[in-house]
Amino acid sequence: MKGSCTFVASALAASTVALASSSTACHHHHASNPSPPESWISSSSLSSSSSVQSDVTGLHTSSSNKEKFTPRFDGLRARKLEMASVNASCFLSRSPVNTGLSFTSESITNLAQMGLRNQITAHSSLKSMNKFRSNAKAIPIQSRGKTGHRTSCHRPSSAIRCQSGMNMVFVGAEVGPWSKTGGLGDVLGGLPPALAAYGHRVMTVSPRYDQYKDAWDTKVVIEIKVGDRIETVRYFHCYKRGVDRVFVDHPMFLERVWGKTGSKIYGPKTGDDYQDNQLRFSLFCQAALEAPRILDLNSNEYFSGPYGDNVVFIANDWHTALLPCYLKTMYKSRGLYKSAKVAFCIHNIAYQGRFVFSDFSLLNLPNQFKSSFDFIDGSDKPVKGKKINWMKAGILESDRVITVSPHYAQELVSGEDKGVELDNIIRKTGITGIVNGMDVQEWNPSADKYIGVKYNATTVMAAKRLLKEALQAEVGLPVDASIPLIGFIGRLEEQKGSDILAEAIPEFSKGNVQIIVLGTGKKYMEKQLEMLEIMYPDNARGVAKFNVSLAHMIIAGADFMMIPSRFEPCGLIQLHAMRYGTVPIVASTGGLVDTVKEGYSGFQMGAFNVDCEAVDPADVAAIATTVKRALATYGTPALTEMIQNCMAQDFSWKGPAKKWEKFLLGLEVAGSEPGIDGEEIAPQAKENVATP
Ligand SMILES: *[C@@H]1O[C@H](CO)[C@@H](O)[C@H](O)[C@H]1NC(C)=O
Ligand SMILES: *[C@@H]1O[C@H](CO)[C@@H](O)[C@H](O)[C@H]1NC(C)=O
Ligand SMILES: CC(=O)N[C@H]1CO[C@H](CO)[C@@H](O)[C@@H]1O
Repeated sequence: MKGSCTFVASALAASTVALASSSTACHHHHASNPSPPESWISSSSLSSSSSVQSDVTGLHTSSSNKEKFTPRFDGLRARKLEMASVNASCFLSRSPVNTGLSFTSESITNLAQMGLRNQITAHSSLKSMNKFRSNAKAIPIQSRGKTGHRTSCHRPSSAIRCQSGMNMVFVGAEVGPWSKTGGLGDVLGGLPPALAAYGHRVMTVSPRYDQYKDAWDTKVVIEIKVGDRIETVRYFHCYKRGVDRVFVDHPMFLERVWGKTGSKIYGPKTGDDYQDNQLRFSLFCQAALEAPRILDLNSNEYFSGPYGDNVVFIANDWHTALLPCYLKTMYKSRGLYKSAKVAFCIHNIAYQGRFVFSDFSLLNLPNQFKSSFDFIDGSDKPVKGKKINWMKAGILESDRVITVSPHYAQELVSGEDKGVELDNIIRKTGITGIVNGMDVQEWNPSADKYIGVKYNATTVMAAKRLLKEALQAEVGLPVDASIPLIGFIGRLEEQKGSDILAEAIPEFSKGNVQIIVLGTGKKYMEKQLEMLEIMYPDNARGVAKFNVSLAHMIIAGADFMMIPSRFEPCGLIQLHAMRYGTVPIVASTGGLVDTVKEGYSGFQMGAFNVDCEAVDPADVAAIATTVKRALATYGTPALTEMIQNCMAQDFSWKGPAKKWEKFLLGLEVAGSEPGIDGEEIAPQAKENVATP
């Protein structure tokens, strides 16, 4: 029988996963908590920032004035809004007012009267205002008219640019580097700062899984109905690289996970999901919807007050599928968020959130939503027959659907296999694909702290020989720069094709080539990996460890990077590799098709069989023949040219952010404007570096 993958996950875990009908593919292996993370090699190598500490101290000091100001909160808010609305005219006309001050003199006066002036200069200005909002209820906040104003605007050389744009709110279960298991965390980490650089006001909302050092307690507390309970939720916040990072605090997140990038975000261990994930994410979606209205955020000197009603939400993956639903039932029906829109982003269609149909009652949604959740497949997990499918509802109830590469978008509508039984739904709604960017700061060959020789496109040929020798010595392979070296970095599992690679290695490892495989994952594959070294002592090494520094050394020291994925929504390793002049050899799927050009910046192996029950001999042969093809270029000008082509590309978030902006503008939320030609300024400045 084709494609009915073995379920390594427990039945419970499988319940949130796209489960197999008899015709679907290996997507179904995955529980909703892939581990170890796909992009764990992106370390969050972050130095702790003392300025953050002193910031916090300052705020605590100011809180001693709390009593004094509490009764005046409303007056303060009113004044502030007045100030903002006066100056909105400047924003709308796009004519910068050059006061020479960060704040207009009037606003300075007002705030100075409040004793908050020091906070203004400390760049944390009105954060403390949130302290006055304790015990606000989720619902009674009335529309305050036009909120979320942009204040008058000029451009000091060290700040994010301003006075244009949209209010964007990204909502996701992961946000790098605070929490990350894969591409989802990378996107919420990297894309928002790039959009802020174009002048947009950008917030991310994600759960608070740990006591993040840099996120400050806003003291804003709301109550949310989850299932049949009332839960209290608190918001934490920090402001980094122009982005409001909001963290939703509740024991269902913090007390379960206690970690930054841990594998426990979705369940106690790999393959196991928390039984109450539906309640966890119901709570999360509601908290996220309230954040733009309730949080009085003033960390950016160009924007004041809550984001207000005119926002575009970007919901990410199945965990946020309830957001568009609650937006309709709790807000739009009451005349709130009238113009707000939701874009739903699919990072991996393999995780859909399928549950027992009767669980619909947990979601507190009216019956007319049932049809959006209604789902029938051939699987008997978690039960036979009718189910609810969160992702299906997210797709149908949102205003627009997007995914992480154009080719993946095509695959999603190509049929049941690659669309994992939602292809028909996505064909109805349509879908846009935009390739992800990468973190060009962490992955920069001319400044990489993990490699002994820094290099750029001019010096790459000489540097790579040295780095290869260092790598060979490190893993115990014969040291010889003239031997071509192939790397593989990734989770050891079917999606990544590590099983196919393991079968292909004997086909070419007798020759003049070395291969180093780095990754952790399924136990039998780790064993397989460790056997390599015994079978091919002069040619192969397998390292079944989580090791950031070795990952950097491989990316830099290898000549080729092998990426034999069965499917790959976007993929990141190929981007890292190309930036380091390491030529990728890729399966032709998802973002690998969009980012690697055959014969120009890499080698395409053709699409692999997505059935992960077995290794298709044709795919093993494809790896072997493509490797031979790649090795034939080794030492020739053709390869040198490809290396140059690879390194000449710009993989930063700047380009993708421009496309995202265009996409989001298409939603036509009131007040939306294109950004400006922004440049993200000083992303490595101490106050900008995330220090979770
Ligand atoms: C590479 O670095 C060298 C010196 O480190 C510099 O002279 C050269 O201009 C750089 N090349 C590129 C393409 O940036
Ligand atoms: C990671 O790899 C580097 C280079 O091989 C090595 O020096 C280091 O000890 C490794 N760290 C761990 C935790 O294995
Ligand atoms: C407080 C303040 O500076 N208000 C200014 C806002 O912008 C308008 C129009 O540009 C000015 O006239 C106000 O003085």
